[in-house]
Amino acid sequence: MNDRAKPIMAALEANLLRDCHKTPAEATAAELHDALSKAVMESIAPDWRSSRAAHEQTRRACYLSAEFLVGRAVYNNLLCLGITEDVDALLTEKGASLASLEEVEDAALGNGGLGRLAACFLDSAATLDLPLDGYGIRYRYGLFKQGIESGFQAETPDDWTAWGDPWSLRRADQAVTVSFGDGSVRAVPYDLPVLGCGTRHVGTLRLWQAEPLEPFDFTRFNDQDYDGSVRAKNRAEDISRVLYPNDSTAEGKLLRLKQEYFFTSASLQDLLRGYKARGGDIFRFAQTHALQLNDTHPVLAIPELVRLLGAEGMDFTAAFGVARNVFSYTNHTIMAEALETWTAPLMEAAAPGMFAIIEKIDAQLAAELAARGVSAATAGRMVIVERGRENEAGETAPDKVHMARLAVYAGRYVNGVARLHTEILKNDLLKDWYAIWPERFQNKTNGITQRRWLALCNPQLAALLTELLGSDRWLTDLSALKELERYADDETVLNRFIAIKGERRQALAAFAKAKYGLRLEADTVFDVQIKRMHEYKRQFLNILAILELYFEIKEGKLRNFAPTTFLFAGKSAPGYFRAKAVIKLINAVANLIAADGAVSPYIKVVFLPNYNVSAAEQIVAAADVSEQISTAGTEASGTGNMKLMANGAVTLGTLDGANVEIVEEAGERAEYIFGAHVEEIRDKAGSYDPTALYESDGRIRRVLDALVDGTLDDGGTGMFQDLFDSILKGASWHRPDQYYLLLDFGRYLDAKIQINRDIQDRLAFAKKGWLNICSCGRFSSDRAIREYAEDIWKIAPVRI
Ligand code: GPQ
Repeated sequence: MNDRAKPIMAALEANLLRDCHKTPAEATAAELHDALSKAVMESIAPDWRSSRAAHEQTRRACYLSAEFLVGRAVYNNLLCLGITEDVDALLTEKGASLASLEEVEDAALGNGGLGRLAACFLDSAATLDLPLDGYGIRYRYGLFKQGIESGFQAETPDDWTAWGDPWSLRRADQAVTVSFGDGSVRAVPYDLPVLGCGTRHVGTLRLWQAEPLEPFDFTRFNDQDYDGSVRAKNRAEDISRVLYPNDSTAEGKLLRLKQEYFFTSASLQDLLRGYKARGGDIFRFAQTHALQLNDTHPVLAIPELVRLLGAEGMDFTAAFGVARNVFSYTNHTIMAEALETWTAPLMEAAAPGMFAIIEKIDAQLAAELAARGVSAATAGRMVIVERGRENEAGETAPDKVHMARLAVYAGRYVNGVARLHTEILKNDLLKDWYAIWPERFQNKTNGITQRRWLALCNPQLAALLTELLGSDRWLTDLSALKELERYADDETVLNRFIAIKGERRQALAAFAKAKYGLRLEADTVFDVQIKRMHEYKRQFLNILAILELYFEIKEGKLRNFAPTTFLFAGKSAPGYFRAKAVIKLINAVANLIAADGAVSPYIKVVFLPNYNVSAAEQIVAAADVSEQISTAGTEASGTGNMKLMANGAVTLGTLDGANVEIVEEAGERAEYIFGAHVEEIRDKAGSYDPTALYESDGRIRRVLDALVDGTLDDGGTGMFQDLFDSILKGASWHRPDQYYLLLDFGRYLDAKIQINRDIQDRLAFAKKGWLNICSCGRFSSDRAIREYAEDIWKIAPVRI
């Protein structure tokens, strides 16, 4: 038994007795969770404190991100301490169990891939003993909860602290003040520990909560103006009240910009204060600090650092010189609608003083470009501040700040998140910048932590890998799994892998039943598409292809179809009409098939509600087929593709994002790649004619017509007509079929049918899955974070 397990168990019992007057057997899940978490917090406190001190005494990096999608902490932290089995055994002795904590809900302080990546990165850095800490926002409400009502998405607030928040340490003594155009708030830090695996290192995720400077207005209260007395308090708390539920779309709201300024200003004040208190020379701040901007959301940190250094007496040139050596920027999308711009008046209202500093930065950019002989036309495309032009009515549009340009110009490095994505940045989106500053550009292909995404979510597979490898060293060196390729033709091993998949499908079925009352058939193929709902991700293409499979099975054209469950999960931004229409469509097709006894034994479609980290843990472990079918050139990287690969699912995907590198690692024999490449899409751009495809291809016509001929019912919303029109008519803001569904439809359908044929040779298909597991080493976030540490942050491990 691990040395730590018994003291933690003793502390747990003491906590329960003190706080609830209960024994473990009597405690509710919430009480047990609280008592156990606090016991672990107590146990790690000395290491955490030492780690923090170590970070302050060395060159360090901070990850600034508006989102950290950490999910459930308790199992992960027990895993990192290596005490999961021991604590479970001790609890069982006392008539309780760890499994009961599955009721505890996730902290969903992020939307999707970008936020989850930030969480994986902190996990990896702690495991590698790297001095990296996270800075973000402690949203009162995380990403909304998704329900499905009559097939439609319904949103409710996510009150994640209803379960308490035993993993946070409130540090009221370290609060700072942040001033907006219309008043100031107190930013109070809440620290979460980030445990390394196989090390005593504990990183910190510091999340800021907005609070009023005064608890309430006493005079108003005395005057019996109760609402008025808390008005200022409410306005202050609004700042960190809710996470914007947009995934890769810029949200042009004053409150959003205030959130961005709030946490960047608080974080920089915090860093500078600590640095000065330790006697640091502000002119040398960059020598010990590397700050990573996770997309453009924290980019106001650049002018804010200039402002704060200015307040210390540094002139603009010197202060900007420091900033240029401190920041680096990660781009996570090339989609135009996601590139943040803010107007000058909005910026002035949210973050006073920032615009004036940005103008100075812009002037320096213009001078630098001129000195380098850059043409006026090129320089015009690169301006950070786009001056508002006058229209015919004589009105002048406001000036506009391009946040990504500011980040590229003021940053030390800029990186994309998969090789293909970085190439597109260099050759397309940021080509003017690349031509002038090629040395700034780097690729850092994303990764995932194998602790959560293999060890924690799939203990059965983890045990098999450990047994075959003779040790669990893959936990901190995922590429060790390459050695297991020697079992790729070993029937005994493949049969064990097949059995584990079966167990995991059963576990997922139990989860779906318990949480949502949904019935899954565990002995069918699980083909999954799990990610945010977005047009470019093409869930619509998937469901159209399933509809065609339905028609073909019904006609008797498609025989011996291996029974398959097509599982979808993902949230749509609440205001994203088309993404919501696709959810409704998936549910409508699910009903159509379920009601048809001729096809329902072969195909079942399921939309699993409220996709989050905990649901993902269940699904990735159970999946046989991983759908990664975005239009080539649209998905920056994807990270679900990596999680599914690590758990032995076979990728059905386009050559997009990190899929390209996945095929490279596992080999074409292990995946199903289809569809147009980036080049084909680019060449097509002007001449693409979806209507011609509709008219010439009977299968396409039949599935599209089903949207509008009464086959499928959208509850009178017009949603399905809109989907139909999005393909064949387009709209004022987009060309018809802008994501090339019809271009890829035939090839996609062929690939789906091919998979269904191949999967009937169970061993041959299991071999593909096995090759995926053995080849996933490159997609560990340990590899990714080591690259950031060496190539961008220049930080070295510190042993605690
Ligand atoms: N991504 Cl810009 C998000 O999850 N949210 C965002 O706002 C933006 C990007 C994703 C991106 O779509 C995926 O391709 C990446 O794998 C992921 O970021 C992490 O880099």
